[in-house]
Amino acid sequence: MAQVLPKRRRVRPGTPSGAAPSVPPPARFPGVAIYLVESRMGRSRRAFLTRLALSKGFSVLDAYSPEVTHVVMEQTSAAEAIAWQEHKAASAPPGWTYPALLDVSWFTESMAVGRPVPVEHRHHLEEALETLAEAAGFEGSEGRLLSFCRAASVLKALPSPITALSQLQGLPHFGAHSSRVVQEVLEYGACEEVERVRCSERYQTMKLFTQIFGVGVKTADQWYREGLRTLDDLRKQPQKLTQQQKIGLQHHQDLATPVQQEEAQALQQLVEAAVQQALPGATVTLTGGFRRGKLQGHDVDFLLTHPQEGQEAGLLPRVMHHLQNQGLILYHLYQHSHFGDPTRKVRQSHTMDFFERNFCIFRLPLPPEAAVGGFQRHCGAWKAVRVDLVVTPISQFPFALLGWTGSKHFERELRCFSRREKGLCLSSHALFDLKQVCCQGLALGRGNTGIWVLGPPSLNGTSIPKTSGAKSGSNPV
Ligand code: DCP
Ligand code: MG
Repeated sequence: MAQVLPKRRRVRPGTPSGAAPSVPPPARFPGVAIYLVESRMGRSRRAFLTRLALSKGFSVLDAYSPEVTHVVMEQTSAAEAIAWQEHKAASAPPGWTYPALLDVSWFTESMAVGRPVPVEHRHHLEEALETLAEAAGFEGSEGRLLSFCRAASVLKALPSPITALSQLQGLPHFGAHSSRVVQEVLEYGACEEVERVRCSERYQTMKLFTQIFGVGVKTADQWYREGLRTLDDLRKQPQKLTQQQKIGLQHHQDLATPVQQEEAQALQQLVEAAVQQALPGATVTLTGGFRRGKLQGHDVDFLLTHPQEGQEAGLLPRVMHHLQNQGLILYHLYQHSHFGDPTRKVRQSHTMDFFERNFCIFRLPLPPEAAVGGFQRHCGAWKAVRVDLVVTPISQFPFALLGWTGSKHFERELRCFSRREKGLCLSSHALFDLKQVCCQGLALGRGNTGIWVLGPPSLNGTSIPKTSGAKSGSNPV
């Protein structure tokens, strides 16, 4: 980075050397308060740089305090800078947010352009936090996974990139750990902990294994503990694999290649045609990441329903029959609806629902010119694609659509918000008022009156607290 320091000017008579002008111009950049660390810089240069910054409308603080947003150092290593910061933080007030530790090159560039230059690490920041979230998930640490996910989501939602740690001030979900990661990336372009995780055999193997269709964190972890590391290791031990995993492994190359938007649209047409054949009037809605506007995804998610309640019963097997007849299905795993079944234990994540579904691998015919994974394919070529077909009665469709649109993290936060802030229980099946239904033991459903009733009192893993003075019956909300 070019050092763009202006030439030294002669100090005007009457202005004491090293002192700021008696009446500095008002600070032009309210979010930026610079502190120049003297140790390697030297007193006179610090004084010179201070005058320079003040003359350009920057705020420069003489003493280190919680108001400082940008700490500027010269000839200081990363380790030294962090040690300096930690020393200062030891006497910091509670809740204090670390300022950005910056090399003097940030200062000189900012002076040259007359405004604080951004430190473009937005994507690095999100990726770093998401990597730590993923790694926490691999270790079964739900709390840490959530913390990092939340911090990454906050960054994504910001209208402009974070360029200084001070900008995190007042933002929710930034604890000490996430803040430290952001600080390191802002300052050094990378975070040591994240790089260590990324390079670790454990992370790489868990990532590889959990990408296989039918393999969750538990299985991947068990295989890792048994010393398995590669897909070939798995292929050599077929007795360890379920049928689903064998198919997943067989089509791994295709399934690990992101599904493109055009492929999702082509699949939608195929599914729609099969649905119309199976039950005219039934509808198909693209959900998941593609409904959120993503251009790529790991799978394609569809919701099937019929405008007349009850007509959707038996639809899925008929649709599958039509798809199979066309040779479009490589594999499918059917799961019947267990909605309202009080005997069923909720073992899945709290985001899971109880709809009838088919986890499929489609054999998607490709246009001759299509290139998949960088390879041109010849005429008659196809690609294996993961597709989820989920059936919902029309009465639950709005909730199913909301629940299946995702993202997973958004859904989780929305449900938390509903419960904590509004006293409402939201799932992919319904939204209901906890106070009005807490004493009910009824099956959830919607009768002719359109009134929701609840039960059993552990829907989607959410136990319904009993509150005194609850009314019987429940209303839609
Ligand atoms: N979903 C859910 N609970 C599940 C599975 C899914 O709430 N157990 C919801 C949230 C997801 C959406 O359904 O966003 C689709 O799930 P995917 O796993 O397919 O995730 P996305 O479609 O969002 O992303 P991808 O591009 O990886 O497919
Ligand atoms: Mg999806």
